[in-house]
Amino acid sequence: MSELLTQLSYCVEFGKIDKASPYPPNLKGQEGADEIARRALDEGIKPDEILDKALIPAMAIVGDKFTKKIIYVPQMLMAAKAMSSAMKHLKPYFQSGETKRKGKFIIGTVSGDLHDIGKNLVAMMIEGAGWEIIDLGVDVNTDKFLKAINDNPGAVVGLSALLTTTMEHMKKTVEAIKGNYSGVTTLVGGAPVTMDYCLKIGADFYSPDPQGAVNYLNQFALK
Ligand code: B1M
Repeated sequence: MSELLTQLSYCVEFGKIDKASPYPPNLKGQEGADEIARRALDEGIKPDEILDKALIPAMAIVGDKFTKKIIYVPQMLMAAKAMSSAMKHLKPYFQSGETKRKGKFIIGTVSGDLHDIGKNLVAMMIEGAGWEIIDLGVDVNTDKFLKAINDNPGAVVGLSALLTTTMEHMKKTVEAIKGNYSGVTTLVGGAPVTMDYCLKIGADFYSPDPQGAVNYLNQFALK
């Protein structure tokens, strides 16, 4: 693998966003994911190679470390920010269709629920795994989920809930999705959600963390 991709992968894994970023201390003053991704493109490395060989593997390591409690939310957020700073250079290629994504993933925090830190982490990790994200935000009602599914055929849908009181809305939304679009795959998560609850409401999968969501989604990746 090219030296640039190795450096980029390291920056993402350890959350080095750009040259100005003081974090992590051992890389202070050095280029970060932002500058290195730009340089890789300028040197003719293809966007999908940057994604597949540097960004996705780095985020997979980050997800795995988070699951194993080797790192925590702050380190994961820094890694996701570094990944985003590289992704901004790649996005024009994806948007033009020159480079393909693995598929679309619609995500939102369910109606009545304003918690978005976990939902955003899941979205960033899934984006880092090569998916296009349609983030509906927080307090997303059933109609908004249904409209997004209608507008994005073939997308997988993720629902997040952090309150025991809003889990009921997760149930209503999953039932409406299954009633209107029986082929759509639904993935649920959030602190009070469990696999038992997932099965009870008829959702397809529950993941307690972002990496589990990535692993599950990857089986639906477009070739
Ligand atoms: Co809220 N809050 N909060 N709160 N808040 C909790 C959730 C709570 C457990 C605190 C407590 O009482 N101990 C409690 C819920 C109790 C319950 O229902 N059983 C609670 C409450 C009661 C409330 C209010 C009702 C408080 C009030 O106003 N009286 C209120 C409700 C507002 C509303 O939503 N309508 C409220 C408000 C808020 C803030 C706005 C102040 C703020 C949210 C800020 C924001 O998100 N932008 C907030 C916060 C920060 C929390 C705590 C402290 C932290 C939540 C968090 O971000 N965790 C939380 C207590 C706690 O957890 N210690 C609490 C970090 C995040 C990375 O984890 O979101 O679990 P988490 O996401 C994880 C996994 O769950 C998973 O991956 C993530 C990474 O591992 N995951 C998915 C999440 N979504 C997924 C989706 C997937 C797959 C995995 O697939 C689609």
